[in-house]
Amino acid sequence: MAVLELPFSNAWIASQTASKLPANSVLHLGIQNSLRFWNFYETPESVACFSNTGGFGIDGNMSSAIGAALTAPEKIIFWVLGDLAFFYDLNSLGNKNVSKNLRILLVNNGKGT
Ligand SMILES: Cc1ncc(C[n+]2csc(CCOP(=O)(O)OP(=O)(O)O)c2C)c(N)n1
Ligand SMILES: [Mg+2]
Repeated sequence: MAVLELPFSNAWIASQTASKLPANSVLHLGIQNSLRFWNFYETPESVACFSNTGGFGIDGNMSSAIGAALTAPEKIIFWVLGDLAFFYDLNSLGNKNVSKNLRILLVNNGKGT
């Protein structure tokens, strides 16, 4: 059955947001829904896109985000990740060196899919 209109979901957020990311920003995607659905939509050409799939884990995503933001203070870093990936690495946000150029887009679907 075809889905004619996307429900509010990671897929819908990607469809509405990917093309609107600011020029020269950086997009990092968490695994599962984030990587899967954002892959369907085009970002502006100057936006660099990454996904840390080493081990395909959910346990180091926030730490990677914080590190990526620290290494590129002149860029805005968008980090899209699911609730489980976020909560698995939540304590990393207690680091006093979290920089102001990091934008976290936490997509809470209430489960790990
Ligand atoms: C350390 C670790 N434990 C378990 C898994 C198995 N796993 C892969 S994706 C996933 C759920 C991801 O859920 P979430 O981050 O909320 O993303 P979404 O629901 O959007 O897919 C799990 C448990 C894993 N990859 N790494
Ligand atoms: Mg989830």
